[in-house]
Amino acid sequence: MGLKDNLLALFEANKGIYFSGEELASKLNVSRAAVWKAVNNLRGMGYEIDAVPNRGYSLSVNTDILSAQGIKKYLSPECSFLTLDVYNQTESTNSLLRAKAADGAPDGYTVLALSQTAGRGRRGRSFYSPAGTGVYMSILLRPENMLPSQAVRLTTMAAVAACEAIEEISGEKAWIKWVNDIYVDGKKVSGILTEGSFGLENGNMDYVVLGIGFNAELPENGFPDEIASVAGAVFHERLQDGKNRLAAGFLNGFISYYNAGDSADYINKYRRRSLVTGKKIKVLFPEGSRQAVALDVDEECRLAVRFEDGSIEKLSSGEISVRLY
Ligand code: BT5
Repeated sequence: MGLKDNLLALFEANKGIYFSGEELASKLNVSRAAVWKAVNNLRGMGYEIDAVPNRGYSLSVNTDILSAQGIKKYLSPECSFLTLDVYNQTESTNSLLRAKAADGAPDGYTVLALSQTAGRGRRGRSFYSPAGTGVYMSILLRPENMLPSQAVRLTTMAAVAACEAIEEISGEKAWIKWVNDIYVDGKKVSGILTEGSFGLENGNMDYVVLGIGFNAELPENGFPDEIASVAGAVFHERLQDGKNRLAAGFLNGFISYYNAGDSADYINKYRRRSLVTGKKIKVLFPEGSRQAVALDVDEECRLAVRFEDGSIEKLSSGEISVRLY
């Protein structure tokens, strides 16, 4: 880590507290001029750093920019194996991480971005990812002995972890629209995209990239017209450290479910938050749509539905989407 990173770690761990230039120089073992340069670098990145004569420098409590240092303050020890890499901008954190996975990046390597220019949803759909208001993150996992059909469990765990993090930090109730969308107050605030690659020899997952995007706050200019009626934000007002806490809260929950594996009770938690259960839905198959009533989500995260002709089917997430009426 360079001086700027070390200074940010110190500031993030002591937000609102003043340090004199001399103190910072001695703590970081550099000259005062170097401290001053690093302070200016951070300012250039958008960090609000107050400078007061005789008191020194302090990172304003109003600053909430995603960073490894900002997230780590809130991470549980269980997450210590994660390596966090925060980019200012990427096309897609999932795409970037898949390329890194193919190059041998390790289990737990996590990429975040302040914005994405080509954020992706499922089946070629896009995920709007403007700067400054969202959390866009992908985690690389190399599970032992996971079949491709079991990878949907990771989406399920992630959905529950996302809801729990949202509820803990914002106090708002969060719901899951099968299979990968998170809703607050009737609006989609988060989506999950799980991708991966499996080995041809044993058919097990070689790696999985678990991607999640949150609209933490409303974008400055609102959402684009195409999604304005669907999309919403997790927070109604800016919370102190809101984005860093959301990222950490999600990681804490997700990694704890992931480590607990089969014994975790995330399926029941998923069911309790299911937005579609008991509702009339439209099931979108590649060949067309059918009306149905959603009945329940089973242990394998399939959605049981009853079609209008009375037939009951269990749907796997693969090629199907559902719409609420
Ligand atoms: C998703 O797909 O919702 C999965 C989104 C995953 C995004 C994360 S961000 C980090 C990582 N890197 C990536 O490139 N992706 C992942 P799906 O269920 O297919 O929903 C896509 C649909 O949601 C779009 O067609 C829009 O209707 C709507 N949508 C797009 N952007 C949105 C946003 N910011 N908020 C709410 N809805 C949005």
